Amino acid sequence: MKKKRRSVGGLILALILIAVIVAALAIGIPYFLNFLSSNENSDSSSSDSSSSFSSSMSSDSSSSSVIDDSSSSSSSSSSSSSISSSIDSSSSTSSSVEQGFTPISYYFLDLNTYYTGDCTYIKAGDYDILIDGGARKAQGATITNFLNEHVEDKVLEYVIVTHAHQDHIAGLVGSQNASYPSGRTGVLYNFAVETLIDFPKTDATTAIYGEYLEARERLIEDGTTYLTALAALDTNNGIIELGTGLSMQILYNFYYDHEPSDSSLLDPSFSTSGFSDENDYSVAVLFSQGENHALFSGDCEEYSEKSLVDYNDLPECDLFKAGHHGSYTASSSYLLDVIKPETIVVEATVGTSEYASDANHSFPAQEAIDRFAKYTDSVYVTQVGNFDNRSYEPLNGTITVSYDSEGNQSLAFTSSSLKLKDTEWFLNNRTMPEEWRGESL
Ligand SMILES: [Ca+2]
Repeated sequence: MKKKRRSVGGLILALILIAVIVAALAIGIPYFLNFLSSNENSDSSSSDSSSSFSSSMSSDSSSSSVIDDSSSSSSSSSSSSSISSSIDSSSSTSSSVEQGFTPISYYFLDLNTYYTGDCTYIKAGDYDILIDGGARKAQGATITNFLNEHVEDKVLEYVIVTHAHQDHIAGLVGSQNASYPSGRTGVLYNFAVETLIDFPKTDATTAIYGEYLEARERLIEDGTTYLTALAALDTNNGIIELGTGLSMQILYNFYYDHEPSDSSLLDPSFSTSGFSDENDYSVAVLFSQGENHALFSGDCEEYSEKSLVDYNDLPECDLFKAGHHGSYTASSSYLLDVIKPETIVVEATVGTSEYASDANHSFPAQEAIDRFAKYTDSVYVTQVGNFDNRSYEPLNGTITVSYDSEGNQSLAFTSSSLKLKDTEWFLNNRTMPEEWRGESL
């Protein structure tokens, strides 16, 4: 009996439940559908706003942030529409980026002067990066005018200053010139800088170094993030992601935090000081696009070059900016034997007596050339000149080394495309290394 009553009660309950469900469906489905669609809308608008938030944070509508957005929001069902819309709304480079590496171009600037100086502008995806700004204040205009044509958003995401010598910093400060909005021609007065990374150590007391400090202070007050190379190493081992398969790494140099008098710790044969303490303090940077690596070692000389090898896991480098403008004191075999460069760019006005009374030691020195020749004959130089009569002309001019989304290298020159070994200056002033005489390279 008990059992039967329970089953009758159960049947009644089941009928009531079915009736409730049917009624709920009849009333609820349109409401439920409406709820679903409004929820979808709010989802997509929230992910839209997050992508615009991240792109405004990076100050670039960079393709890398588009890719980051897609990977970070891929767990959300509405992410696919926000990815495609953000890709649609960005430039065509995004689709090529998606298929391979983010492209990178290195511009070694012809500084339009008989003075030797360093200045490399790097376009890495949508990041604008400048390493150094030589050679004298007058080159502030040359560099700023160049950057005005290349930095579309007027923001340099990174400025890296290798050391305190004027041929690396004077153009960052520039000259007084009323035709520039800031009243000065220098790069640091004409562009916003997101992050400035410079040398942890210097003995400089020069006027131009003081002016650089003023310009740096002004940027910091305007919101620029300032890091020494040593501080930059604290985050992600100095590695800064720039795009798909593309990064920049601040390298460790023993002289960031050691005195020249500590040199014997680096190598027992090293004396208390190398060729130039200030040069040895240089910030070194490695760029990597897949397996294509590019090394910038500022004016690091033999001692600090040894520390770059000993303290970092340096890869073979497709591209090397010749150490210290091609000086005989840099680009040591100890470094070259590890990086085995395939393309070498010398940023210098070659052949001048500015830094060398011995013509064989003018940039690039015979000794450096002989060491380069073991690895490559693809050596290019920005300018050629005569310091005594204050004359100069482009040699290769501004040299652009680019890597596309598949990692293929291409070279471009604003002047001659001759390799150093085929130039008139070389044939008249240097001895052809044995390796460059045959057809072996
Ligand atoms: Ca920029």
